[in-house]
Amino acid sequence: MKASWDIFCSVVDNFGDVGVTFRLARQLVAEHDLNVRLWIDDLNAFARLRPGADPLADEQISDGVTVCRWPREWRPVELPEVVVEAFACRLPAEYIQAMETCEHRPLWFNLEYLSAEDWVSGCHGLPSIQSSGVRKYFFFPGFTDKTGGLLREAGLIEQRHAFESDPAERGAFLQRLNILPHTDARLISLFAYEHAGLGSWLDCLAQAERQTHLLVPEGRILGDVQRWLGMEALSAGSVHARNNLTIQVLPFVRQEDYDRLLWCCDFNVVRGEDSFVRAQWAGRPLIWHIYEQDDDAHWAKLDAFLELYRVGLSEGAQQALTQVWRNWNAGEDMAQGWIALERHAAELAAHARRWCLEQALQEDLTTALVRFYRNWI
Ligand code: TRH
Repeated sequence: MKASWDIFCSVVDNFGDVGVTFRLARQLVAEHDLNVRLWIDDLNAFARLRPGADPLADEQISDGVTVCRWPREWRPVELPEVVVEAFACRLPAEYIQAMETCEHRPLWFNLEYLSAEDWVSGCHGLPSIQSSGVRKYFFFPGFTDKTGGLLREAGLIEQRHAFESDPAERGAFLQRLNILPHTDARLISLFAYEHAGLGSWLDCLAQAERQTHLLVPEGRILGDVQRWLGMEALSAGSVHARNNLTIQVLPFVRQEDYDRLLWCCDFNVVRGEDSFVRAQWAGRPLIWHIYEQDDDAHWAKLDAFLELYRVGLSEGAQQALTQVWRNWNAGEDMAQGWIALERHAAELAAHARRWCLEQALQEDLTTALVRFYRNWI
């Protein structure tokens, strides 16, 4: 009989919480043949990621995953073998009580946020003993073999290679999204939070010798783009050119198509957690707009990742990369850093490909969770 897993997701904001948990759920079903229920407290966020999903349904099947509304008033359900509490979202008290008193206690994971910080490897896999004596295991995604790894579907890198080597497929994909760039234009995608210095970067792109076609999925950065263009409301489908820069606003697409978009681009600006990881699997240079935390804890996370990522780059490329990522995240002027970064474009492109392949040598997060469970029983 198939084992059952419950994943709990509370949407704090944006799309990362639901993006990560749905990706994990789909992979558990598709590659590990498990029954998975995904409990989400805000199905609107889910419906954005999964066009066609019903934001009002109490229960629906999506890619084999049973997606359930996480109700305010919890109703008893049959317990699974494994419970994943994503990002310390706090399981319903009645559910915890049922786990404490049942005959076969499920394995309980707290799946943490991604961080490259050193302390992560020391905490990964450790149990925390709850007052009732039940153990909850902390599972940390990460970039080294002392962590749980990254979400990566089987065959993902091979799929990307096949897509890249098939210009007809790439062309058809871009056409489907009405993306019709100049033949020699470079493509850049921009999925980021608000950025006070964005205009200085757009100025650089507009004044560059090479044409740029900038693809901007609808979202939080649009206000800054609008201001720079001097326009009122931009929405999906808008296309505007200024000198050598064409800006096109895209609709939010399903996760698989967002991957393809990243694969089509020469450079990607990404944010949060899941798009950040997908840009790494795209094997292209990137800027990471990290999710800002109240206590400024995000700066240590940004620096910890840069510390790992820049190994192997020349001194000049390291400096330019660090400056660009730090300026972007501080909302500062981008001109100087971007011009420096452009000088290292070829080196950064080769480095991104290498980084992707190195990371892909590690076990993926979903398989690591399943293996942990198998060792536990
Ligand atoms: O949306 P994010 O900013 O998400 C988060 C949340 O803020 C969360 O609370 C925080 O904890 C986390 O960041 C660190 O960025 P993220 O993580 O990249 O999630 C976006 C998801 O949306 C990801 O799964 C990719 C997906 N996506 C699409 O499916 N289609 C699209 O067109 C785009 C642009 C994104």
